[in-house]
Amino acid sequence: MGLAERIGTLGEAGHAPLYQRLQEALRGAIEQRVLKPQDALPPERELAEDFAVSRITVRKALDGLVSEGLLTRRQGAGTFVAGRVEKQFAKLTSFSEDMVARGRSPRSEWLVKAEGTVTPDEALTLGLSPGTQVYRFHRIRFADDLPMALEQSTISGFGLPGLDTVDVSLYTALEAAGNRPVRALQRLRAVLFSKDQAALLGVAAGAPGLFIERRGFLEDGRTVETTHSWYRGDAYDFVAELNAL
Ligand code: 16G
Repeated sequence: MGLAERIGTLGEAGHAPLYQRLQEALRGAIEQRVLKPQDALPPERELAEDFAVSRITVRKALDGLVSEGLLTRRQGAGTFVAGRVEKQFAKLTSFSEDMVARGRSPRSEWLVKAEGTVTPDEALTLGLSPGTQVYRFHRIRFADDLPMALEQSTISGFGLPGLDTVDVSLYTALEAAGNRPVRALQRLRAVLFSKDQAALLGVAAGAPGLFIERRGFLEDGRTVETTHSWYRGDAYDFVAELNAL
């Protein structure tokens, strides 16, 4: 089935130029998820035929959506729906909340879900005495079917009543236990993915990523979470609002 059939023809809408109407139709299809992140668009020639417009009109419509960041062009491969997610860097939200806010479905593949005793590094970060119990959660985090990040969280033992209270969202489980962090410190740096990391994320070894360390605190100042996240560089835009002093 052609794209025009799936998302409707362009109609007459307000005498706007054809390329704008095509843009609106494509934008709508992306918002309604008829076209999903990473979907390939049909070739321009096919789109032109399908919507009964010229190739120049198609090109102009796509150019606009590419500069808006809704579509990306990959050399030699065509035009794709962009998979980028914008994340507010200054808000203490969870991965699941970020995804739901963008109409995506959060999902995780578990690599480690275990109880153990704190390592010397974790003891220093979490401010715990040696021998204290912690929970470890290592996950591949997906938005729909797209792998977005690798995450390794260690939660202080007092934070959760048990391992199995964590399902899709760690923060939901912490919240239910009355121990969701209310403040966090974060550090971010650029990295290149190792072969193993790249394989888990479905990117090429050496592809760029963002490494983020988060330490989450409770109201009383205790550290409840330390998480290392490796986000795909091509999937996330971190956005921060800055105020003059
Ligand atoms: C985010 C946090 C991470 C937290 C996770 C909880 C960043 C950089 N990291 O990925 O620290 O553990 O959300 O997500 O934002 P969840 O509640 O969906 O499991």
